[in-house]
Amino acid sequence: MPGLFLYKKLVKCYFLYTLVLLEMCRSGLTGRFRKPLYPYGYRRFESSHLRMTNKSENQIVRPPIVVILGHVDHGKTKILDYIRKTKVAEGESGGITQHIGAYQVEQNEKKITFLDTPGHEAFSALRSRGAKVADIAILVVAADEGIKPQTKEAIGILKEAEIPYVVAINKIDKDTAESQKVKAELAEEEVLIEEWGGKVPAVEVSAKSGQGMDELLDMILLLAELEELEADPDADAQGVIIESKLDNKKGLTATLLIKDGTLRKGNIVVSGSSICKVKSLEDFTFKQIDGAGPASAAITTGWNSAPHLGGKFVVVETPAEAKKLAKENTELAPPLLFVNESGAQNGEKKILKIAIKADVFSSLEAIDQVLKTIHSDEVGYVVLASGIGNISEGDVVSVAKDQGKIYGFRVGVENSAKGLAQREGVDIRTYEVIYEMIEDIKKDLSVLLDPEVKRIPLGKAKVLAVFKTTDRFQIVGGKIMSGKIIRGAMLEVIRGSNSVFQGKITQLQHNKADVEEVTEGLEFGIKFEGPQEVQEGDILEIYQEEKVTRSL
Ligand SMILES: Nc1nc2c(ncn2[C@@H]2O[C@H](COP(=O)(O)OP(=O)(O)OP(=O)(O)O)[C@@H](O)[C@H]2O)c(=O)[nH]1
Ligand SMILES: [Mg+2]
Repeated sequence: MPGLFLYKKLVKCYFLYTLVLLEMCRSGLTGRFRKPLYPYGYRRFESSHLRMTNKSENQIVRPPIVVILGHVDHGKTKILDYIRKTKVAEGESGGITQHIGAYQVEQNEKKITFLDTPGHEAFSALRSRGAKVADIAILVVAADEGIKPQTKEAIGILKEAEIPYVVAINKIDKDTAESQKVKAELAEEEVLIEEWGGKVPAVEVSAKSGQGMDELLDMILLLAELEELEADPDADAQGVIIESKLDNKKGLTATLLIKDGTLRKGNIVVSGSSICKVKSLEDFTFKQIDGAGPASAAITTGWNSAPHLGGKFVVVETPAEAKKLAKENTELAPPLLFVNESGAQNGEKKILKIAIKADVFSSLEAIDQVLKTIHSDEVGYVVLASGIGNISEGDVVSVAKDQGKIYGFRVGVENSAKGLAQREGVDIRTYEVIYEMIEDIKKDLSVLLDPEVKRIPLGKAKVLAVFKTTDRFQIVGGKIMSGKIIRGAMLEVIRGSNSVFQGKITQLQHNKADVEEVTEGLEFGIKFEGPQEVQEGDILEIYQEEKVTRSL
């Protein structure tokens, strides 16, 4: 096998080398050195030839945008940590990634832009958005766990996005690692890796020891070369909005992934119906910059409204143009969140009134998506207020009269809101981990469910005599056939094969003395409440009722 692998590599290198030579000759012959040769190796001859006529003279090879996808905890962030020599994974709340992250690294003097995505099921929108903007993907599968639900989801996303990807079989340092099993599971999902005669490259890695990481990076650069990623750094920027938040000091900010051109301070950007005169630009390390080139992510301030996540953005020349375009784009306004509250329309349901605040729009979007999956015929929720930013007095006011609850995800609570909530009896809770918040909302909804009443059988008795019958109660005597009878228990009267009625035992006697319990074989006297219809010879089924709280 290693021989075959080496042979394949040699063939690949020779192939690339020939193409580079061909390309150099062609460029030389036509006199068109379009590209500085080349931060990124070769371009495919035929297609670049076809493209030459309608491309600007300033095209350069741009860094690839690589999205990392995979099931929760399979090591996506740790792989990035190894590459960047950082320790992001260790500092994450709940040990999980909850935002899309954009980072740039340099490998062999070539830049690569990585998009880290969360693997937790709540963030499916982030994962598919990441794949939509990326050129290449890494599908991370932990060798000890194999294919899991979000691995399958990621495979589906990759097939839809039609981008090339490499499988990173991670955690091979672990004793429990079973790489071969993972490969077989991949084949079951119709991901046929090269070693198995397919087209998908797979690399076995350990983000802990670093084993296989160079090979993984080489593979990414190779896939990038095949993609012929080009951009014109002199052109106006265009790309996609990947995050948006409300910053306490800076106001609305949005993270832009620039696919082509360069974004500069002062540019006028339009995305959907939102406009931004770029007031400040930061790179992924939060350093102030004046411009952000192709394949970089930049945090921008100056937005008039929060742009739609995943929406495209363009740069226009004048404020008038921006206004015109934004107006034309009104149909591309951000989708409204929390509008399909479960069961608001059904008057029969018990409804929990809530307000939800989150740090960034993608968190709000994730919470909205998960809440929509809660289905119950008996209970539902209505979101009275939602948005990004700290929990404010206004949020408290919006739920106060309905005794609603406020849930905050990675946000603070303003002091004035705390005071008002105390006075109004409004419950405010904040969370750092999304599934803890969702679990709590489900619990609060479950409280509204009527409890399930469980019948716990205690014993059976036969009525031997009816001593007294009044309007309100009966006193009868009998003998325990099996089990026992307890004061305060319930009884069901059975005559023949029919259930006659149910009642509650209020007094229990044995040998004319009040007792708590009478057991099998003994005689007893009882007073019970309920319809006064017991007859001699009736069978009494004695039981207790237990209320069991239900959960969604
Ligand atoms: N032994 C071993 N542990 C690893 C390796 N890669 C990751 N881990 C551990 O696995 C856990 C999860 O790693 P993360 O990088 O946070 O996983 P993730 O895929 O980013 O998780 P989410 O972003 O929440 O989906 C951490 O405790 C890591 O230290 C590896 O190669 N070997
Ligand atoms: Mg992660």
